[in-house]
Amino acid sequence: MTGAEYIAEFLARVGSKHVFVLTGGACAFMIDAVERHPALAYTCFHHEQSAAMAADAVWRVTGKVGVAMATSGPGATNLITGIACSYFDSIPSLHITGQVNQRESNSYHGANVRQSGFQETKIAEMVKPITKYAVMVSTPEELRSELANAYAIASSGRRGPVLVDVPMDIQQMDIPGDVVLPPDLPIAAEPAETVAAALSATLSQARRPVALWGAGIGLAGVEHAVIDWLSTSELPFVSSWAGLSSFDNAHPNFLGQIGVYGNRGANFVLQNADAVIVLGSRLDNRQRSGNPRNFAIGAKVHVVDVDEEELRKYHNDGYSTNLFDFRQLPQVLKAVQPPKIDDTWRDYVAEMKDRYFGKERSTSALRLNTQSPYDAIRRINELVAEDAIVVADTGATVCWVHQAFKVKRHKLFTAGGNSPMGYALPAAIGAKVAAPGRQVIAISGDGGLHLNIHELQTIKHHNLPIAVIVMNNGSYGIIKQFQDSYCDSRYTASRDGFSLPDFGRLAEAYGIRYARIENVEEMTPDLFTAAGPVLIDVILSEHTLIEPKLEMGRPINDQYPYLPASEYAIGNRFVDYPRSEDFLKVLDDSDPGRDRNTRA
Ligand SMILES: Cc1ncc(C[n+]2csc(CCOP(=O)(O)OP(=O)(O)O)c2C)c(N)n1
Ligand SMILES: [Mg+2]
Repeated sequence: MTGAEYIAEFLARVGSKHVFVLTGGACAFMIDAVERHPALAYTCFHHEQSAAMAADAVWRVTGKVGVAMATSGPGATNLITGIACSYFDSIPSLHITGQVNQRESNSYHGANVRQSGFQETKIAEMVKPITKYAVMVSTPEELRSELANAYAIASSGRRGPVLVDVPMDIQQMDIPGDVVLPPDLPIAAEPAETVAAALSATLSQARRPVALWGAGIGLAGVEHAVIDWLSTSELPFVSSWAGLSSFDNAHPNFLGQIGVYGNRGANFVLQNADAVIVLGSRLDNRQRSGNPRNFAIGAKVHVVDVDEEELRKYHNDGYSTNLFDFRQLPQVLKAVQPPKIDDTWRDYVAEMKDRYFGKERSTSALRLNTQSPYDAIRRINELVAEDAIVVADTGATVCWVHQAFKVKRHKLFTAGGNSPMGYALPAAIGAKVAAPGRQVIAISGDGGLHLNIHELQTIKHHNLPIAVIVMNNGSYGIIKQFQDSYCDSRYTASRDGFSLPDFGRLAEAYGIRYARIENVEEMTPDLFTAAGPVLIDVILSEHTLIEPKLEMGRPINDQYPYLPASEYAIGNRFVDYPRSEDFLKVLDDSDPGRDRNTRA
């Protein structure tokens, strides 16, 4: 067996079925071996970042490690944005790059030249900060041990991407011996009894508790146990974006997603609690805001996480923390004493839910007499299958989706931490290839779609029935909204200085069915059940805002458009979040809720 054939055999033995590729001289042997292996298939992309994003999506929808292959130099460096998506969101993925022959490499000459072999780039060194492990192998024995090792690292503990760089001579060498399979790696964690006792202690002091559902619950596959615990202990709960997708959002205790773009009711409850139990969320600054000192100021915050470094970051915040392997969480929850919840808190939580949950509306669209993005997302929510896979891109679009879409059995995801423009389309392709039986929808902004627009040819080539929805506001809406707040509505490089093409003509060029939606009612079920791809162009005003949205310096329960003092006080019934005199004066003087974002 050659090195290339060994890699293919290894992939088949660990259960991979698909390899996402863009070829080149340094990886052609490996792709050839993939093609010749009966258990594997390859899918070509038109940019390596798409292949990496598709590999990232495989785990999100199947729980199997996705695989991307690229050539040396530019092929390898193009993977980087997709690899970072996996790293920041704890997604295991395996990236295999071809490298120049070792006899041609710069190390062979013993001089520190920039490059020796054609397209030689030290990719393993370059991706170290965005992978759990990255290595170049230099012998057949290393190929065997390092593939197994890298794979084990990717899929253990807090998961993440790995990269193995394989010189062409190793790909062609004879590899003696059996395939080495990945070992089970131990996870450092506190015992279940310790964690149960600590959580019980926090909850025993609490009268106004709330739980925060993070991505770690779904990543560990323990969502059913957590739902049971939340139901029986009658704990209200909120969610991060990445947490949203692992439970039915219609659960009676669920109040919505929190943070900068969070639901107002969920934010009020979190900010007024006296105990916040955080399960598997890294509380990034889209949740706590740029100023963590404004977060849950009246609460004991208790975080349970699998990553020690994430817990160490709270050393100045006074949080309680437990390092824990979430796969054991069911045991812990069984032993946690339920809290004694005040009736006033129950009433308040119900009131906040009634007032704000599912009530997302676009005052900007209303004012401009145009389509509301929230109505469009709700319409999509109604029309897609209950277990559809929905991938969101970035910008205002990803916010609208996470604010208004309610998950039933759907898989809703985005590359939340890295959030590159262009993620949704290739990730949707990866999802469709990995889960062909499920309906797949990509929702992208008109700007973001362009960063991987070439993958429309990939869905056309395979006639993949993916609905590509474009939330078309003719601009980079989220950046415009930022410029409204901080640049006096100068739309430099967000609307001015570039242009976007006609999506109907673009779809025609790719031979893809096209629907232009001026009114949400025009979105019909057949668009989502078509046999092939469709591009659905949802026309919005360029001034459509994300509502609500936090502006810099405010706590997450004081989002724009600003609530009148009376409603603000109702929301902050238990904890005081005073607005400063200066801020109140600005509110009085300019009424920013109405005046801004109308510059043509
Ligand atoms: C690769 C990359 N470059 C730049 C950005 C910064 N950025 C974030 S959102 C955005 C605009 C997105 O525009 P569009 O996709 O049309 O979404 P909208 O906000 O209009 O809904 C930009 C430039 C990014 N996230 N990713
Ligand atoms: Mg846009």
